[in-house]
Amino acid sequence: MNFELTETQSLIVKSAREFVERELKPVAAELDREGRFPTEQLKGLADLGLMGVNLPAELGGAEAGAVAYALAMMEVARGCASTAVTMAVTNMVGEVINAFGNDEQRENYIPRLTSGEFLAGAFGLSEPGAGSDPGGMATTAVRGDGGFILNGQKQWITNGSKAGVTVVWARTDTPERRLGNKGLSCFLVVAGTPGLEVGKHEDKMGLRASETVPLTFTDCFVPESALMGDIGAGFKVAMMALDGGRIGIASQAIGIATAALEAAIAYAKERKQFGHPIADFQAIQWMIADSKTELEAAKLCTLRAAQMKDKGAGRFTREAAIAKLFASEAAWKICDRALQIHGGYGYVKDFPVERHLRDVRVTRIYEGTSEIQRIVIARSRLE
Ligand code: COS
Repeated sequence: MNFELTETQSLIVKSAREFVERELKPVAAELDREGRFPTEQLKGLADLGLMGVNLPAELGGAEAGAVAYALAMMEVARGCASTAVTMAVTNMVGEVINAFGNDEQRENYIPRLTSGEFLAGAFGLSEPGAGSDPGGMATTAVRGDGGFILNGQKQWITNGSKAGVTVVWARTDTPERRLGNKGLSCFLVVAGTPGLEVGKHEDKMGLRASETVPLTFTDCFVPESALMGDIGAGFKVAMMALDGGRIGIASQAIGIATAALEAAIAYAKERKQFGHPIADFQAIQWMIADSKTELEAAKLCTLRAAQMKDKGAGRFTREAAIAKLFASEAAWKICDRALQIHGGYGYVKDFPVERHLRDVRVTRIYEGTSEIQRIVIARSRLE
C-alpha cells in the first residue's frame, strides 16, 4: 500500500486547487444564488485537462488515472459542488465512450468533451418510473431505416440541455418478449437531434448552479452509428460506468464536507461565547474530531476504490459502493455538524455552510441511493 502521490497526481491536485481558489471559491455562492450554469468555469477546467482526467492524451485527456480524478474532484467540489457534478458527469461520459465506444465514436466525441468544445456530456439512464431499477425502463429504440427510432422520457438528467452528447439507454427487446435488464442498449445522441426535447429545469434544493432536466424522445431518429456496444449489453455498460461514477460522487461528497469542516473550524476559532472562542469548548472539539476522522476514513475508502480501478485488475464494484455509501453519509453528518457549530448563523445564507448542507444531500441519492449501495455491498458478501 502506498499513500504517496505520484508526480502526475500531485500536479493535478495543485492545478485544481489553484484554479478553485482563484476561479471557483469566489463565485460559488453567487452561482448558487443566481442558479447560473458555470460556463466560464467549465472552460477553465477543460483547459487544465480536468474534463478528461482519466482519458487518453491522444484524445485530449490528462491520462492521469482514477486516483488523480478522485483527488481533482475533491478539490473542485471543495470550491463549488455544482461545477463538480457537471465535471463528474462529463468525465463519466468520456470514460464510458472510451471503454465501450468504437474508434469512430471515441475519436468523434472524446476530444470535443475534453477540449471544452462540448460544454458537457450527459448520462441518460433514469426515467420517471425507473430510478433504482434501470432494468425496468420504458424508453424504446426500434430499428428503422438505417438506424433506430427512440421514444420515451428520461428524468433527472444532469447537463441535459448543455451536453454536446448524451448517452441514452433504451429497450431494444420487443413487447412480446421482454428481457428485463438484458433488453437494454446504449446510444450516443447528439444535441439538437430532431425529436429530442429538453423539459423544465428542476428547482432543486441544492447544486443550484448545475442543470437537471427531463429529456423527451418523440420518434427521435438516430443513425446505426449511434449504437454504442452490442444490442442488449446496455445494462452492464451502465453498471460499469456507475462503478466509476460512484467514486466521483464519493469524492464530490468529500470535497463538500472538507469545505464545511474548514468553515466550521474558522468560525469556531473566531466566535466567542462565555468569554472564550467556542473552539475552546470540548463539545465543539469533539464535533471537529469526529468530522475529521470520518473525512479521513472516507478519503481512504474512495482512494482505495480509485486505485483498484487504476490497476485494472477486475471489478471494483463493492469498493466503489462502500466509498459512495460511507463518504456521502459521513459528508452529510459533517455538513450538519458544521452548521450546528455556526448556530443561528449556519441557518442563513450569509455563511457557506447552509449551501454545503443543501449541496451534499443529493450525494446520498444520485448515482445509486445509499440503500442501493447497501444492496450491492451485501450481495457481494452473501453470494
Ligand atoms: N459491473 C459489471 N456487471 C454488473 C455490475 C457491475 N457493476 N452490476 C451488475 N452486473 C451484471 C451482473 O453480473 C449480471 O450479469 P449476468 O446476468 O451476466 O449474471 C447483470 O449485470 C444483472 O445484475 P443484477 O442481477 O445484479 O441486476 P439487478 O437488476 O438486480 O440490479 C442493482 C442490481 C440494484 C445493483 C442495480 O440495478 C443498480 O445499481 N441500481 C441503481 C441504479 C442507479 O445507480 N441509478 C441512478 C442512475 S444515475 S443518477
